[in-house]
Amino acid sequence: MDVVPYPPEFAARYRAAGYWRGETFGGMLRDLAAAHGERTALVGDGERWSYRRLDERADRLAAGLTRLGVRPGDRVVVHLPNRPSFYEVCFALFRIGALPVFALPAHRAAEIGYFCEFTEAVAYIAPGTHAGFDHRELAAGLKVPNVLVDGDPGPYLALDELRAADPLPPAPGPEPADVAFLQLSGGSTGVPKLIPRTHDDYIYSFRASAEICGLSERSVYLCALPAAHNFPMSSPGVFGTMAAGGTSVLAPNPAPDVCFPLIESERVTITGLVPPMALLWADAAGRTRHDLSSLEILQVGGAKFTEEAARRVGGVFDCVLQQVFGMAEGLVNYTRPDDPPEITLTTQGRPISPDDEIRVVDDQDAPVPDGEPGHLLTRGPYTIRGYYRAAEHNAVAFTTDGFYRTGDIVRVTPAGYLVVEGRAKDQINRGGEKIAAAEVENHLLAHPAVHDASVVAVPDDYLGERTRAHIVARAAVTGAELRAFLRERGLAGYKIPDQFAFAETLPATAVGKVSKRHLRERT
Ligand code: J2J
Repeated sequence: MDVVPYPPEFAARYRAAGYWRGETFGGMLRDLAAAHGERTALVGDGERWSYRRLDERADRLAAGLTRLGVRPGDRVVVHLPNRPSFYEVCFALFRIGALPVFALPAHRAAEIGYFCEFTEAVAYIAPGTHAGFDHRELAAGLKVPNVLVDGDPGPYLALDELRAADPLPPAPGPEPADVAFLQLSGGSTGVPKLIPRTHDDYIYSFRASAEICGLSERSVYLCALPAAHNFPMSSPGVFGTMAAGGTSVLAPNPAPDVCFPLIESERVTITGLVPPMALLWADAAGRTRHDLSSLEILQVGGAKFTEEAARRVGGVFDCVLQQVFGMAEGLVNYTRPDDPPEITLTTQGRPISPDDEIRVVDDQDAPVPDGEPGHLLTRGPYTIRGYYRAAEHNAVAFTTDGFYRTGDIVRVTPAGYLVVEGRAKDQINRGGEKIAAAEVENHLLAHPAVHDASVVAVPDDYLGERTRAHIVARAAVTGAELRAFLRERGLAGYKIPDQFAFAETLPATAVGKVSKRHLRERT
């Protein structure tokens, strides 16, 4: 089975509670175009698109993709940067009922090749060149029937040709309970896991998020993080802003010198950042001549925002600071805009939904005493019941009664707020970018000079964590050579270890596995 459905009794409950409204993305955009036609939906890449324009463009592209042979249920790897056409492509695929697979701009041949093969994708959609990288060269090595280029197509097909298509007669389209897309997991396993999200569950998550953040037609969201990531996509992100009829401004990257002028010129009211960027912004805000006074909410999430960092950032920006602790698998927690500083500075928020179930347990799955730290398990109206095509992994990543094992160590305050205390999963959180240690280790082990490899997090003042690879070599090799090797294998840049340490042996646990705890203590 590709997808683990919500059990019928839960689905019925989520519908009865009004969380799942029987909407699809395609229908939502149609309604938005009717309600807000000429309001600006998207700003970016030198363009401004109204809701009506987005709706019409999605229809045309859906027609072009359909004529090309893209069918309901087909997977399409979408590898686009922050630009309006990202959403045009999304909605075109949503309308067909084909599933976007959301790659991050930093992904390279290793990840994209895997997504194409694992999902048996019918197409790869990418820019021509972007930020100095030629996606057509990457495409040349892919096993995928169609390469579609949003830009100069080179030897491939230009999206512009598909856009010229006349709209098709109305088709039934997907059902609200159908999977809408495959989102990417931060991961802790040898290969990335894919997350099937339905129209019903995802639309609920961003509508409810928009409400928590008080979004309205006058809201202007700045998408500073990569649009394909779950945070700027749905917490409340661009989709949540659309649901409220607001405007989203797409920044090419989160640097202050790019984003501050956009905040001023577009009168941005809300944006979301990872902690290192928030600190960078706080430093830059002290020197800027740009007017940032339109900002009402500054969200920070994706990695632990320490109290000291939160105080520093909160002291600079004259707006509400909101902590966001979310995951592409589902559960998202927010501090609320009217929460007092002791909550926004020291907790990672509380769940979106009254029906988000939270369990905090010990290593044996027994509940820990109230307020004590433990493993966070969760189940609810927008948390998946299983990864895509991953029966074996699902048996360990979910409890038998359907709770997702987040891999996070949290405690719950008496008021019901979560505080992230650590992590049990074998992952490095490099300033919000997630790296599965096993994935990098596998690539390192493919080098002939590497006998053993173990990748761990080391503390870092700026990023929170960086990666260090501990290597047992069987022949002479340097860190620089291993770095070059990983790049040649097409691994995304953020996964390349920051440091290498060479040793005769790696410390072992009592059962003979590599002891990462001991490695982390090595200097
Ligand atoms: C500590 N750890 C955090 C936080 C995420 C909104 C916001 C973030 C994500 C996201 C998201 C954290 N403090 N505030 O999808 O919709 C770590 C946890 C978590 C993992 C999920 C959203 N916020 N984390 O970061 O799928 O370890 O989603 O399990 O990329 O990031 O990563 P990801």
